[in-house]
Order: sequence, then structure tokens, then C-alpha cells
Amino acid sequence: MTQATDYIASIQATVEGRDPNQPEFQEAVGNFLHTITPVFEAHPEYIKANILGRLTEPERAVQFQVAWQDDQGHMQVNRGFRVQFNSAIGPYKGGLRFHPSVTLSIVKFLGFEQIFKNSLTGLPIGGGKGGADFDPKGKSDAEIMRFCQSFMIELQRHIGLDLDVPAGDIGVGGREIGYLYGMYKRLRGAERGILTGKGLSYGGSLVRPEATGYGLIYYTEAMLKENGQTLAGKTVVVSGAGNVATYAIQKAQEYGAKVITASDSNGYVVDETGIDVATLREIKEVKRGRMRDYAAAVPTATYYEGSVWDADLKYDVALPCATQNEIDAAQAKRLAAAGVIAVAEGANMPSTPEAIAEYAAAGLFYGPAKAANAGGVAVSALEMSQDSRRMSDSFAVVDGQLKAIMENLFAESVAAAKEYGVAGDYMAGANIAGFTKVASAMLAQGW
Ligand code: NDP
Ligand code: 2IT
Repeated sequence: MTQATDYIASIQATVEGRDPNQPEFQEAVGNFLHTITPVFEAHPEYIKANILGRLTEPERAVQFQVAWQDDQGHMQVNRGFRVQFNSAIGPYKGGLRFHPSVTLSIVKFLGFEQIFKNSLTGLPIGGGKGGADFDPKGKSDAEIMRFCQSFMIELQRHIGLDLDVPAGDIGVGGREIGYLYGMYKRLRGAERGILTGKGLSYGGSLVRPEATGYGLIYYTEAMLKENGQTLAGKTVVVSGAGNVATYAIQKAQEYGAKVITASDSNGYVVDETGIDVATLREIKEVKRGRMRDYAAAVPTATYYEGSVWDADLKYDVALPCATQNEIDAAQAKRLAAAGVIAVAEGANMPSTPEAIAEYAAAGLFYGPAKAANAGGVAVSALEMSQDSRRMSDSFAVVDGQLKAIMENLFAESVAAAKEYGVAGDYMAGANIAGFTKVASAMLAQGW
């Protein structure tokens, strides 16, 4: 045992002891800690400053009641959260998730990941996350609006242009951001940069809806190119059918890949001729329908119940874009056996630690979420910049910036892995590159 390994083990023990009932948070911290030892061997000053002790405890975490009236006139009550994790390099930045599974553990895992993801973008944003255990499924527009308004009545006291800037995540898209912003404006005035992912006519940025999915493909192409491959001609399996999945499918097809699946929490469709993005968008974004409806509308598609990661398919690239821990060890083994050469994560922490170990054992190229899905928050930061300038950049300008950011953060991850003796490990590289920037900013600002 070295001083560095002792220190890292003590941090893991502290987190486990302090929050034994937060499994997702512990998982995210564990994934991070087990790659970071070489940095602490090279920088003992980080141990003295207890950088990890400070990084694994949120700077601030609020929980609040969200009471709202349903269409039958009954008052419903949900639990809202905002976790402001680390502000060393800028105001807290990160999405809001509305899903019945949301707990403090989920919000903390997402907020912790966001610190390093945001650092990797090279833009001045700290890490935060929020949400509520509200289930948007089956709710009317009016119910969604009243929920968002009630959520913002409390959230507004915790956010600010230079303090904390939320955006979307699962269950929070353009419609919800619009309702949230409308209520913020009534309470505090028209501060456009207070939320990102807004509509174009009131301060949004071109490319923000597409950004996470497009960014994932820019990252995946960079990772394949590093290894003498390209997406062109590859068969791709995507999970999810939401914001990230939809635009990942679209961009992968533009790059000449064939994407044969999309999924929701009930089941998945397989279409060997390639997913039709226009139909997918119509069903998901306009009709707010299910994958079952997609199969009914597209004759070449077949619908199956269950997880796409249990499907018996032959493909080259896996892009999980639904939710955390959607791929376990057995499913990771299955995809390696199916001939997959690369996994890149559009969702946050979609692979269990055991699945990640299987990728390594099979020699897959693995692009971890905090790098591969950083495109969304990167364009959010570009939206903040446009709002400050009171200007809108063109699609081509923002898309070009997004592509450059993704290629750069991949290159930085490769370089960091090499520098710290773990060449080819893109997960370790992303953790190290994201972390060292935050750690040096923390030291520079005193303690
Ligand atoms: P959406 O709400 O637009 O879509 C979520 C998709 O994932 C839906 O198809 C949904 O199916 C499926 N899904 C959600 N929960 C589960 C579950 N428990 N089991 C199986 N499927 C599930 O969300 P996004 O596309 O925005 O987010 C997807 C992932 O990408 C999340 O992990 C998010 O954190 C991450 N991400 C999002 C970014 C963004 O900018 N939006 C940025 C970076 C990462 P169903 O309709 O049945 O619930
Ligand atoms: O996980 C994520 O990076 C997001 N949901 C996007 C956050 C943002 O602030 O755009």
C-alpha cells in the first residue's frame, strides 16, 4: 500500500460509511476512485489538501416539497432536489431529471459525474444536478405546466446566472424548460441565461436539442479513428428513444452507419433496414407515444418486450442512451460475443462496474459517459455565452464548436491516460483529465 492507495481507500470508506443507502452515488464514486491512483502518486499535495474529501461531499444539497394540482383538482406532492456539487471552475451546471426513480442518491451520482464532464468540455462550468421523483408519463400538458411552475417557485431561490444554471435530462425537454423559464421570469425577471435548453425564440441555442446525440457520434468517430476504424458501414445498436438516442441515431446514419434498434422502458424495435428518424421523432416528440407505436407505423420494424441488451443481434457498435445500469455483466458479455468492437455511453453510467470490467476483458474500445455525452452540457455552456452576448450563433458555428470540443476532450483523455501510464484506457484518461483541472483550480483558490 502506498500513501495514495491508502488515501483513496479511506475516501471510499468514508463515502460508504456516510451514505450507506446511496448505491448509485457510491457506484459513481467507486468507478472514479479506482482509476485515479496514479494522479495521487504524482501529486501528494492533493492528499494534504484532501481534494477527494472535498469532491465527494456536495458543497450544497437542497431537498424541497413540490405540491401541484392534478386535472381532477387533487393536490399531489413530490420531492424535489438540487445538488450543487463543486464550483471550482465555474457556476454549478447540470440538468434536471423528472422520473419516479429519482432519489438523493441518483441526483448525487449525476452531480458527481457532472463535475468532471463539465471540466472536460474546457468551458467554465462547475458541477450540479437536480430533479424530482415526478412521473411525467400520462400527465396532461396542463399538469406538466403546473408541476414545473411549482418546482420553480422553490428552485428559483437556489439558482443564479453566476451561481447555478440548470437544464434538461430524462423527462425534462424543451416543453418543461419553457414552463420552468416562464415561471422564473414571473418571479425574478427575464434573465435568459438562468436555464439552458430554451426555445430558440426566447434565448435558446441552435444545436442544443441535437447536442448530446451529435456529440456522442463525434466522440465515437474520434475513438474509432484512433484505432484505425470509422463508423461508416458499421451496424449500431442504440438503446433509448429520447433526446439523446434520437439525435445519436440521426448523426450515426449521416456518418454511414446502420442503426438497427431503438428502445423504451417497455421494449425495443429492431429494423434491419435502419431506424427511420422522422417517424421516431413524430411518435416520441409529437405524439409522446411508445416504441410499440413505432413498430405499428413502420412495416420493416418488429417490436419485442424487454431489454435490447438481451436481444440476439449481430452488430459492431453499442450506444446505450437510456439510463443508469442498463447493461450488466451478462449483457456486456453478450454484446462482446455478438462482435461489438466499441461501446460509447450516451446515457449517464449505463454500464455497471462489472459490465465495464467485461468490456476491458474483451478488449473493447470503451468511451465513458462523462466524456462521450459531454456534448449536451458543452452546448449548454455555449448557450449561456450567447445569452450573455445577447446574440445567436448559427447552426454551423455551434455545431463546429461542438465537434471541436468532443474531438479535443477525446484527445485530452488519450493524452492523460498516456501521461499517467494507462495508455488506451479512455475511462481512466477522462477521469484524470477532468479531475486534474478541477484539483488544480481548487488548490489555486486556497483552502
Ligand atoms: P429522455 O427523457 O428524452 O429519454 C429517455 C429515454 O430512456 C426514453 O426512451 C426512456 O424510455 C428511456 N428510459 C428512461 N428510464 C429508463 C429505465 N429506467 N429503463 C429503460 N429505459 C429508460 O431523456 P434523455 O434522452 O435526455 O436522457 C437519456 C440519458 O442520457 C440519461 O441517462 C441522461 O442522464 C443522459 N444525458 C442526457 C443529456 C441531455 O442533454 N438530455 C446530456 C447527457 C446525458 P421511457 O419513455 O419508457 O421512460
Ligand atoms: O447529463 C448531462 O450532462 C445533462 N443532462 C445536460 C446538462 C446541461 O446542463 O446541459
